[in-house]
Amino acid sequence: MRLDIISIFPEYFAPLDVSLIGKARERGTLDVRVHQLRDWAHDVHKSVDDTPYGGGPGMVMKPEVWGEAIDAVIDGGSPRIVVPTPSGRPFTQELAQELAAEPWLLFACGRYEGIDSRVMDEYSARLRVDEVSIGDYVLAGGEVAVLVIVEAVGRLLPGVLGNAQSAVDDSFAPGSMHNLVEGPVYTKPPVWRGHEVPAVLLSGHHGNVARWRREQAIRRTVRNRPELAAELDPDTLDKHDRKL
Ligand code: 6GU
Repeated sequence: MRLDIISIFPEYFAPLDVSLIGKARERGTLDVRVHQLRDWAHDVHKSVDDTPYGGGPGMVMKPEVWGEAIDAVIDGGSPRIVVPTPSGRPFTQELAQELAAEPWLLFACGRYEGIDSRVMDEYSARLRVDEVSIGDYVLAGGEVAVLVIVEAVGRLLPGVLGNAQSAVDDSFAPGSMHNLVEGPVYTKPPVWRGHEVPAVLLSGHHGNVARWRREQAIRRTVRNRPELAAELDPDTLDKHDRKL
């Protein structure tokens, strides 16, 4: 998979050199190219923003600079474009899976109050363009959101995760724990500072382990994600589970 990232802060993407994503790049599974937006600025000050039409606070990123940058990077090709913005569609595991199936993604990182909307209109006419939000809070720019998205997408690529089952078992993975978050996990030693590993996990009884894990997943979902618990079907969440 090829990933292009355009930003005024290319230094933000140094973490893509390490860990799973870094290894995938070394192996050639991932081809990541980070571009400095200011390389396409027109004036000596390399300005990329201007005051908003209609007034209001902050600055808006200029369409001409973005247009030239995107044209140069895509060079007649057809990536899917992702624009991180708090006003975008929610980034979910389902969208991560969709993006992981694409051969080429281009991330356009806005700063300030965002990118002139005509840029998205221009490329939407011939390419898939998604404005995407990673959650209901506001970041100073799209760079950290792109790191989040690239990590979530990258670990789904064939051969990137050491253990292929890890991605299947994820909380929120469609078809896995059915809208439950994952329960607690334990490793050796069996007693640490007086805290014991639940006996069922040491029992060797696979049926009891599976039942216990499911109950723990439901308990955590009810406690931490009541909005998800409310969507569980009555067979999944029986009367006993509701009181957990
Ligand atoms: Cl994708 N960008 C910014 N700037 N803020 C956000 C976000 C994205 N998602 C949530 N907050």
